[in-house]
Amino acid sequence: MAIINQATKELQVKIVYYGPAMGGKTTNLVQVHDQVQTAQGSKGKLVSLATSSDRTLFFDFLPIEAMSIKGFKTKFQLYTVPGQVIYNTTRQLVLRGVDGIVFVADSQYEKMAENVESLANLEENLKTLKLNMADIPYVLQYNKRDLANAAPVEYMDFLLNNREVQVPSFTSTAHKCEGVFETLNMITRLLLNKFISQSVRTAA
Ligand SMILES: Nc1nc2c(ncn2[C@@H]2O[C@H](COP(=O)(O)OP(=O)(O)O)[C@@H](O)[C@H]2O)c(=O)[nH]1
Ligand SMILES: [Mg+2]
Repeated sequence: MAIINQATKELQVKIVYYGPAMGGKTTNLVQVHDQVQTAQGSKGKLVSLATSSDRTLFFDFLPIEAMSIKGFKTKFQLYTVPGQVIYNTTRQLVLRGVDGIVFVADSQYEKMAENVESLANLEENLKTLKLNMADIPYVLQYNKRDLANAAPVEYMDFLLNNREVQVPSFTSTAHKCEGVFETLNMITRLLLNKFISQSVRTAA
C-alpha cells in the first residue's frame, strides 16, 4: 500500500493508467495536467519519456499534491504504461508499488480484442508482482465515446467488468476532458477510503 511518512505526515499514492496502445492514457494525464488547480507551486511537471511524439515508449509521470486527509498531505503520482505488446518489461516495472489502477479501454469495436488482451496482461503482470487484482482499487474508463464505432457500454462491461462485484466504470472522451476527472476522482476516493480504513485498523 501507499508510502506513509509518519515524520513528514505525507501519504504518497501511485496510480497507474493501464490499457492498450492508443487508447487515451497519455491524453488523460495531459488533461489532468492542464486543468488541475492546486496551490501555487504544488502542481508537478508532466514528464513524458517517449522517443516519438504520440507513442509512449516508457511512461508518463505526473505528480499532484492534494488536500490533507487526517493530517496527512496526500501526493498522487500518476503513471502511464506503454501499451504496445512488446513493452511488457517496462509495464512490469511501472506497476511496481502500484496502489490504484485506471484501465483505459478503447471503445471502438475493432479494439475489443486488444482491450481484453491488455486486461489479461495486467492481471498476469500483477501476479508476477504477487499482487491480486481483487485487492487493488481499480476503475474502468471506456474512452473514445465520441467515435461512431464505439461499442455499447453494456457490451464493454460484459467483456471487461465481468466479475462478481463490478468495479466503477466511466465513459469518456479524453481529449475533450469528458470523464477524465470523474475517473480520477473515483480512484482517489477508493484509495483514500482504503487508507482511512487501514489507519483506523492500525490505531485500534
Ligand atoms: N476521437 C478520440 N480520440 C482520442 C480520445 N482520447 C484520445 N484520443 C486520441 O487517440 C490517440 C492516442 O491517445 P494517447 O493518449 O496517446 O493513447 P495512449 O497510447 O493510451 O497513451 C491520440 O491521437 C489522442 O488524441 C477520445 O476520447 N476520442
Ligand atoms: Mg501514451
